[in-house]
Amino acid sequence: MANMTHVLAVGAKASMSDLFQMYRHSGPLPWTLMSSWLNSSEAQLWLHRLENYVDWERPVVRIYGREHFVPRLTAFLAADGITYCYSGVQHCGEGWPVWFIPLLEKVNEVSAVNFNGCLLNLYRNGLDRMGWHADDEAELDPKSPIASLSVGATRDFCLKHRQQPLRELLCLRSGDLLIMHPECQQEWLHALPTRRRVAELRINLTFRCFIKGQGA
Ligand SMILES: O=C(O)CCC(=O)C(=O)O
Repeated sequence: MANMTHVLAVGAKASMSDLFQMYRHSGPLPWTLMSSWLNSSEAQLWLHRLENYVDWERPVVRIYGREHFVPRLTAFLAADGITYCYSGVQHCGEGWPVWFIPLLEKVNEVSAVNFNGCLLNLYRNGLDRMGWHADDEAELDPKSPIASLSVGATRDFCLKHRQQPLRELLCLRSGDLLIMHPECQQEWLHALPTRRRVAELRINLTFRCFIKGQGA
């Protein structure tokens, strides 16, 4: 069991950041954050390209019989023949767009992985969000890391351990690359919570390894 530090006095009111401090993991964590992996002009360039070249969709999900829009925009880019089911819809890769390949190759090189799919999420402002989940669907290779690139607004990214009372809070800035190692999906959940004060747009790309034929 990892060590935990209890920093709050009994009876004190805990803020969100106190709670994250209380339940911090002291050992090695199954992710690696590469801050400013893209410099600010590269990050700005990719933000502009992604916002304008991608066909963004707003999926609808059915919860307890009622239909709701997903609180963000999404897109899926992948090698030809890769399929992925998310928000209840089957998405098919149609081959990588030419303009995207320099970014894919740069991410592949630093991660030492040949990713064959990328899920993109566009958060229009701090009200757009993603709930607790792990990227552990059957279509994904569980032995491969997932590389998560953020451009645009800074947002908090929360992680909580599935079995232990451990929480971590990362602040993801434009150009940051977060490598989530396989144990991150097996042992932890992650979420991107609402942040009312954030007015700017953010785009996140998660580069993933799909098992061919699994999602068909
Ligand atoms: O936007 C983010 O940083 C989180 C994205 C995410 O959790 C996912 O694509 O599974």
